[in-house]
Amino acid sequence: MHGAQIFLSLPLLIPFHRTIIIHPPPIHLLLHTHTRTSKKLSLLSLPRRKAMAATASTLLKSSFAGARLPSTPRVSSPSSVVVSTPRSSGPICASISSSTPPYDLTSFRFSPIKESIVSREMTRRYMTDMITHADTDVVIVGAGSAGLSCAYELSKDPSISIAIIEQSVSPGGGAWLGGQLFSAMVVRKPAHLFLDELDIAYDEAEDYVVIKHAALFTSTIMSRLLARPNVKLFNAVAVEDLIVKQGRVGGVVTNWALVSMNHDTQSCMDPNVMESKVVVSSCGHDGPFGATGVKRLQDIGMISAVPGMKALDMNTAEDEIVRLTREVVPGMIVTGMEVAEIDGAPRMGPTFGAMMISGQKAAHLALKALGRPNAIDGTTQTVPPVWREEFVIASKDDEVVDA
Ligand code: AHZ
Repeated sequence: MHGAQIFLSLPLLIPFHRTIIIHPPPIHLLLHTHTRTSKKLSLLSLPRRKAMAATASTLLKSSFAGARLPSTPRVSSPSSVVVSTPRSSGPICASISSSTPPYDLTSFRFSPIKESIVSREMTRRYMTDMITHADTDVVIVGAGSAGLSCAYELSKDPSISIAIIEQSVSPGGGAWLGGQLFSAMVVRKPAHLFLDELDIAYDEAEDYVVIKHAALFTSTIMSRLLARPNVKLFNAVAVEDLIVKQGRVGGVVTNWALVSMNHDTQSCMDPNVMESKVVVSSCGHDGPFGATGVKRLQDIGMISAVPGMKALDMNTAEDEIVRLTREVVPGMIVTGMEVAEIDGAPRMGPTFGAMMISGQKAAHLALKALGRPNAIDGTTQTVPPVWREEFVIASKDDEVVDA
């Protein structure tokens, strides 16, 4: 499958949704500003209320807020010795050794369940998510290291609804491994501040840090991100095209990724749509699905060229990616290695700091575009978060299933 084939302009037809009855969205999660200590907030379970409070407070605390982005290429002196100073993960070990499963493993039985209930649980939640995000604030295309970093930063603002579209069944892009399929992930400073915020352990050298396995970064950021109520990941879904009106990108055209991969073998299989105020394209560099966002912009004449990334130069590449992360056309921000494709910037190979900080910058550009407090304007420190009046989610934990 070639990247250029993913963005296909097809008439809209949604055959499956006629056969599915969706009840009115079952849950109305009512969120209020901290000034209105709400009796409605008490509708939420205690753990969820704690999570919401934590989310609100983290909006003002970001490794990105106030950080200075290097404007010129910076060459650091090489640091040859990695000082092993792993950040603590002690309590995890303690809880493993002291706990035993709370059920009898020798005569174990699950509570009974009706098969149709399982089916309805999955179907209703997914379809509710699709209804909720048919019109969403930000769509992020691509869940690699840049897209995930962007989504994590953006989701700190609880008033923003975010849909992440990832064509692969397994989100994470190239961030499950380091270079040449090795395990360790090298992150140049100051991107280690983002790792500190995520509480990811690393070994520290003078100018960089090393996470023992790239999967530790990817699984941690994903678990933090996906727990947030304002985020939905649609994996195994491909973005096939963009919605563009009056010169502004206004959303994406989607299809099941497995359908996208079979347009050559079947007759017309039409896509679906997702409108959004901002699209963040983080499709990575050229490859089977790479750089699909900017290639489509070129196809439709919104940008003149996609020269492709240049040869590897870690020092130039990482600063360039962050510097060039921007809204390339009205309504569409590009982040991560896709930036190198549009600008002919060099690649950096297996150093990931730029993916994290570019993702954070893209998030703040999106917040700025949405008129929300952001680190580009320097407004994150001064404006308190405002809870959205009403937020529909399909995954509320204390919901009664009425199937
Ligand atoms: O599946 C793609 C991957 O997970 C996904 N994607 C691309 N096109 C899509 C589409 N619809 C849905 N049309 C799509 N999903 O986007 C993700 C891109 O992740 P990535 O890890 O390839 O890119 P990144 O920019 O987040 O990270 C790049 C990491 C690299 S590459 C590199 C080098 O080659 O020098 N160096 C680094 C650090």
